[in-house]
Amino acid sequence: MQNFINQLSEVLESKYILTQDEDKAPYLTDWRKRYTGKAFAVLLPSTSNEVAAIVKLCAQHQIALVPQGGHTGFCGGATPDNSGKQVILSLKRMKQIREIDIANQTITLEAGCILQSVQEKAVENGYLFPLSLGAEGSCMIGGNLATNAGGTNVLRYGNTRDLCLGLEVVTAKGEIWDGIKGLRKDNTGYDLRDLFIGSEGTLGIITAAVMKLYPLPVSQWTTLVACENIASTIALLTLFQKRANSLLTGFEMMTRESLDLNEKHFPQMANPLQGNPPYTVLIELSDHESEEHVRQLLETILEDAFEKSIISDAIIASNLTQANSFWHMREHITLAQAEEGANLKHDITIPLSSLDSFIRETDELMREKFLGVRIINFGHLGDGNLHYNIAPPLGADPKTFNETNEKLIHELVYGQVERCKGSISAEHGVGQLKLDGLRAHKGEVAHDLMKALKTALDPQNILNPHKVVSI
Ligand code: FAD
Ligand code: 2HG
Ligand code: ZN
Repeated sequence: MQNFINQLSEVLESKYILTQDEDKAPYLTDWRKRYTGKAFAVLLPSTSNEVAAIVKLCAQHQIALVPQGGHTGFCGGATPDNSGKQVILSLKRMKQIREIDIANQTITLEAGCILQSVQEKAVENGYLFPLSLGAEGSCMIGGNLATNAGGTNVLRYGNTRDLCLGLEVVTAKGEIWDGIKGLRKDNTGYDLRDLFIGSEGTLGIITAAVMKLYPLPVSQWTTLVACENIASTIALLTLFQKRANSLLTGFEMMTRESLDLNEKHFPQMANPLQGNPPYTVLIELSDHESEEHVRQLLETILEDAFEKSIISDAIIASNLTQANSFWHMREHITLAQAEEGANLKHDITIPLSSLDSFIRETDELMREKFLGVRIINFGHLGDGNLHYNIAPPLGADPKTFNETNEKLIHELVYGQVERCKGSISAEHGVGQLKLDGLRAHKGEVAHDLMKALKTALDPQNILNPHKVVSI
């Protein structure tokens, strides 16, 4: 190891090689505080060449690397194991915007750029970078690409994958693949870019990317709507999809129990809809024509929904502050769950046609088998993506409850997901959390193909081993 450190100091200044416990500590525990690992060192390179040189050294010494961005992931993907032999490679110093190409509507940037700063940079240039999620103040573009993050704008602009045109990646051999191209068409064989996106640091280290920009909308209108049951929320989605089509940029669902939990921990985040209805839906329309156009459209659709008895109440945000307060309420559910203590997360997708039966049946089974549990169900309904999270019964000790019930609760939810031909990971990824369940979910053939890819691209198994797939 000393030899490795000596060679490292030829690549990085010593202040960017952290080996003291107090310096490494902030990198060792994940956001949920579910995983804490140990690392031999934390390395902080600032260029792709430095990353490549580090990976070459690691390959030479057979040392495993754990890439890390903002460390906001939910599946323990960026947390090292307990051996103390792995190194963390933090990309946080790689935060240059390399180019903004207005004619091509693209931004070329490094992996350590914080998502919110990218959004702000786009706006400064009169454009929209549409990726948006609760962790945007600290997650980084490299982490977003590595997890193929979703968020609240997916139904209009797609996942991170859909926003990416080109990548620069350091391979397991320490070579730099230069795929920095801003092309919307490129059928030259296997799509390497799409292979690395969503691979959670197991196939290569993303150092830079070319991302799409979009024109800024001239007006956005946000509304909170009350629905009595899940069938009505889905009918409302269908109505908005038909009538607003591509103007529909957000459709988020929150159950009464989710917002009760919010109110318990953040009273200022109480639901402004009277009586906190069974289902609250946050809808956003964005328009490139005019404020009157979108406002009128929103009012007409809501009137129609009232007439059809799909909704029972609605508040249209009268200004930006109120619109932001609706979004803050939605984003605080995750924070309220963290305040409440350990919870069980299920980040799932269900085809829209099966959502109604999934929720009705799973709610019923859950309440029958696990008396008193709180079903914190909310999510990106427009994408069929539910965060079907489970909090222990009031008064129960979360740790004890989870130890006894975690496996059974996952089996119940994932069994229902399989029945509906859904996915056990819609947007948060696999990491170490879902490593064991993945084989059964993907099936033998898909799982073997994934292992073959991992073996081909990282034969020494030094890139984030035992995350996503074990070889
Ligand atoms: P990290 O957590 O540091 O890493 C995630 C994974 O990517 C790890 O496996 C890591 O090894 C790998 N990785 C990181 N950087 C690189 C790189 N440069 N090259 C290769 N591999 C790399 N996620 C959503 O999809 N939608 C949401 O709406 C959403 N909301 C959230 C809200 C909150 C409050 C929080 C805390 C998290 C939320 N997340 C959400 C989860 C998380 O923010 C995303 O997964 C995000 O994309 C992770 O980015 P990061 O920079 O923090 O990555
Ligand atoms: C969101 O949509 C995030 O807010 C977090 O994906 C979901 O807390 C969760 O489970
Ligand atoms: Zn989400």
